[in-house]
Amino acid sequence: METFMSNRTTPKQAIELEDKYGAHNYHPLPVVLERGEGVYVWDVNGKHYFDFLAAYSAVNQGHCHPKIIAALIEQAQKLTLTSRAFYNDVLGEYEQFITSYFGYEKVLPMNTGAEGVETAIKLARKWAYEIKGVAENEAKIIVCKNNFHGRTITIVSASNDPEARNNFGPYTPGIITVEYNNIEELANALKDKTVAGFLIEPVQGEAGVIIPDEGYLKKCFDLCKQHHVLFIADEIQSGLGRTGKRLACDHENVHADILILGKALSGGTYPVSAVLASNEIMLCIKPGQHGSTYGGNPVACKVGIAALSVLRDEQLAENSARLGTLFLNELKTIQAEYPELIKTVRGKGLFCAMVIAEHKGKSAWEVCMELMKNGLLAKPTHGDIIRFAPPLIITEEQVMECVGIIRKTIKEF
Ligand code: IF1
Repeated sequence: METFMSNRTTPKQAIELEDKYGAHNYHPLPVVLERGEGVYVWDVNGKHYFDFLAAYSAVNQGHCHPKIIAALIEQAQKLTLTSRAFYNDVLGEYEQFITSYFGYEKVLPMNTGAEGVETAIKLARKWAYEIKGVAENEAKIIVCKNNFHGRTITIVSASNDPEARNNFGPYTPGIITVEYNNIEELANALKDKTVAGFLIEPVQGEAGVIIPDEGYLKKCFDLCKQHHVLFIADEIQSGLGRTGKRLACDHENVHADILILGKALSGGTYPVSAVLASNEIMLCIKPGQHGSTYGGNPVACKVGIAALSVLRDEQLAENSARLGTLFLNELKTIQAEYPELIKTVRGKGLFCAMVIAEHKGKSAWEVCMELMKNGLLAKPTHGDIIRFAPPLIITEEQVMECVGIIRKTIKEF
């Protein structure tokens, strides 16, 4: 008799398929997800979890937000891609929407965050040669130690993380590295007249939610102005409400010369990134000098408008500020109760991290495995740091429920 084969994938089957046929460029937690809605995701066995990674802040609006999905479906059934060889009826509407949303004259639409960062670097270099007057091929970009800006060769050339960089050489020249949150080092580096731009994450995400001193961003911006250098903000992870403001730069009223967005710009539904700048900077790139097949496609544009509208209409930055304060206070209470396991906690809005002390051989990974068993998904970064960054739609009740899960888990250790 034919055995009834459930068409449901078992976790083991899904993991084995990935292991056999997929590149091993990740080491995921052993959970196989099949559905997401709001702050929750479900695995193939029907167990639900609070998603405290939010796809690295790509689903700030929550999984499968109905308004964003509706925009995606409607445009996908109409016109998905024209290429930029022709005009279409959506791109201009999106360009007007996003430039007025953030207060810039121009936007260059791309797809992934790394493409946005590469675009910003190309723009800064072009501007240095054609406006600032730097000698050709001499332009420098200053970056911060422990940065994460993506995975292309030029971007990993700017990385000091061996995992991200080793054996991918030869590396792109023209990169200067300064200590993050060290204004003197930046001032010193800016004496180099060939510097085109200073590329910074206003809060360093992958490094473990590293928050600079109050006033640091403004001082960097002012120094860049003094030295005719472009201040380039990579807000791909820190932006779009994550730190409790529309952009992390908004905490210090810094208006970056070049702003790079990604991730939650589509609410996790589609690769959408954007580079925003003034006419002076943006018009350095002439027709045919930069672009991409999917950059600014109609689906990305409609999804981008919907994703930004949701952030604004549902006041997600305000929610992030309010509940981030509550959440961090609760984490501080737990840290005080278990100092031998938790070295420190930190955060800005709903962008938080817990640093685990190596304790009886238990690392952050084991803590995340226990959190998973208790219904909360989070992932360690750099070994001992657990990032807690839920969708910004989370409610106070849900935050408190998650605090309970974290406290219970830590207690078990
Ligand atoms: C992975 C974390 C890593 C970013 C910032 C640019 C990009 C990212 C500030 C590039 C992307 C992602 C990439 C993903 C995991 C995640 C990540 F920082 F978010 F945790 F890796 F460090 N600027 N970050 O955070 O954007 O090209 O990926 O769209 O590569 O493992 P992308």
